[in-house]
Amino acid sequence: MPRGKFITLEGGEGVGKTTNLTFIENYLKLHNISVVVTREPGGTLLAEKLRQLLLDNDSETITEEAELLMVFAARAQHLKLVIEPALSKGQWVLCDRFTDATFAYQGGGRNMKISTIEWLETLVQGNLRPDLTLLLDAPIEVGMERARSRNILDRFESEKKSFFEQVRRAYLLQAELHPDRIKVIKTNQPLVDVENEIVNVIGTFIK
Ligand code: Z5A
Repeated sequence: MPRGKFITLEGGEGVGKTTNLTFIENYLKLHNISVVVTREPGGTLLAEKLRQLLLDNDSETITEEAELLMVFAARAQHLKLVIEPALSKGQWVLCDRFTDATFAYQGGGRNMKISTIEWLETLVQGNLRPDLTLLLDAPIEVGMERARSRNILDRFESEKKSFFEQVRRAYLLQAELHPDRIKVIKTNQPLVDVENEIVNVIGTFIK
């Protein structure tokens, strides 16, 4: 049984990750690909608890170091319990956010050292990296307006505009550094056009 493929979906808040995740899942199933859909932080009992703690706005101040370690603690569980077993069985994994989010939020947003993040990435993941990453990108005003029209703001969504500018810049830098793996899709266009671009990228990848 050939190993499955690992696809991740990335982008700032409100760019349309959740919306397009379902579209991609359906597209893969249409091509008879068995796919596990999951998210980060999260995907296991412990990792979902860590997610709650990370997003909770009422908790004590979480230090940048604690935040970074919680993200990677959740990832370690997720990899061992969900992602690795699925890939080994030949299933594909479609994940809403992964380590590019750490480079963007903790590296770009919180200004944490990239070398520290890279060290943790190797510790937790070894050589495992996504096979394909779709980076959904829109001007931050678009994403913020879409996200904020929905609900109460979580700990990340309550950050200042400059934080999201830094996150977006760091994501785009990741795409420049890894052009073969990360494909940027602009989402400040009608959903049908976004879906067409996604079909082009995933269709080529499947072939
Ligand atoms: N985090 C971190 O710091 N470090 C890490 O390593 C990881 C994560 C892995 C939780 O993520 C937080 O964890 C995240 C970073 C941190 N914080 N933030 N911000 P999350 O994935 O749950 O958070 P999110 O980005 O806030 O997700 P979201 O708000 O659900 O956004 P989305 O999934 O990208 O958007 P959506 O729900 O699909 O779409 C938003 C609305 O826009 C919705 O009403 C859609 O119908 C609409 N939409 C979508 N596309 C379009 C188009 N093309 N046109 C018009 N309207 C559209």
